[in-house]
Amino acid sequence: MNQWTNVVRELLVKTDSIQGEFKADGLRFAIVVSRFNQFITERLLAGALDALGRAGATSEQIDVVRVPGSFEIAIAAKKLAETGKYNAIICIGCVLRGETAHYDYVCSESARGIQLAQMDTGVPMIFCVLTCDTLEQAIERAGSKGGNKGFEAGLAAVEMANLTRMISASKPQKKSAPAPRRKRR
Ligand code: INI
Repeated sequence: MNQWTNVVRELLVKTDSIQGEFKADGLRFAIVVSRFNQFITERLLAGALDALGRAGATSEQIDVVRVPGSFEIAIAAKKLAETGKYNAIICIGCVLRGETAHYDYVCSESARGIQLAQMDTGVPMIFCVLTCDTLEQAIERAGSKGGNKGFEAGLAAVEMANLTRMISASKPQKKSAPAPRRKRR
């Protein structure tokens, strides 16, 4: 073991990092699900619900909202965040590459819209929009070889909901007195 590894180890022990727990007590979640490529998005939804349930969330703590396609996820997520009811919002969609540039617009605008929505509202939005070249790739990520990205999104939602709640509840630091000015000579 080299010296650097020791330094990292010591820091890891010493540093009290702030992290969100995987407990859903007292939290509320919304899940926005795109109907486009429903075969995939319903599996992602099942994964997200499984993760929330394992973190202790009940059906009363979760609202599921459906939209036509991934392009419409951001507006619905933003409106939901503005109600002030939710601690985190999971955004589920699946965009599959086609023959035209439509795919690129839907991918980039849904990602941009969701990011803008979370930055504007301060409510964490979990990006669970698959962007795949083929249906096979999407199937792999919706509950087969590549796991279920919806499940990962559910865990991320619980963690981020707790983390943002902790940060918001922490007291602001007192401003330190300004440094004394030096006399000019
Ligand atoms: N929406 C998707 O969620 N996935 C796609 O693969 C997709 N493709 O390929 O067209 C898609 N298009 C619809 C889009 O999201 C909007 O619903 C539509 O353009 C109406 O605004």
